[in-house]
Amino acid sequence: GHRPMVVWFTGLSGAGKSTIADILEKRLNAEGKHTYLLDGDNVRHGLSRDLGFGDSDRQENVRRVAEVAALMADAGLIVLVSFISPFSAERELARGLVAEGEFCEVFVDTPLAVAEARDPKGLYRKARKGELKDFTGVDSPYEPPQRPEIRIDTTVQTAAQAAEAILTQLRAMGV
Ligand code: GGZ
Repeated sequence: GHRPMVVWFTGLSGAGKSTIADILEKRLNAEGKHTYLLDGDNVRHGLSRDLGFGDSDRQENVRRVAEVAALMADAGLIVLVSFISPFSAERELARGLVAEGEFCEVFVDTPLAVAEARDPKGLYRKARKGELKDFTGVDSPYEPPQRPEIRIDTTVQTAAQAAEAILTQLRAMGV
């Protein structure tokens, strides 16, 4: 067995959250640890399909994800959660749903200019042209974490290095 954990990734679109979470999940699985990755791909088409990207819809999306993550941690999983989760209040709510020391907030602190230059899906371009409203960093806010358990700088670390750094942090937390 191992200690359950919610590993909560937060950061802008294009920051690299999913890439790092995918690598981390494979590394944990290779050690025989049971994980589940919650992200927009498996939540926004189902559990949150009634929600868009206005502030209150994002708050509700993240609240639902937080509750599901806590249930999964209760079942003993290491839950990897990868959402922009732009508001501190909902991230702190998520932290409060699990036992002390079982929440690891990972701030993928990629500068807006870098994320926007990557623009893997062309969404920033659309947002700048006004074709996509309420886009985080363009016309929707992002509140950076004040005290994340770990901060990742993707301008100086590869995704694989970032995953290793998180793994080290998780070990220190007893995973
Ligand atoms: C931000 C948006 C938007 C708007 C669609 N703003 O880079 P992606 O494409 O693959 O990931 C982004 C994802 C953000 O959804 P989350 O559920 O993580 O957001 S939140 O935590 O705030 O609820 C992006 C895409 O959806 N996307 N429209 N307007 N990102």
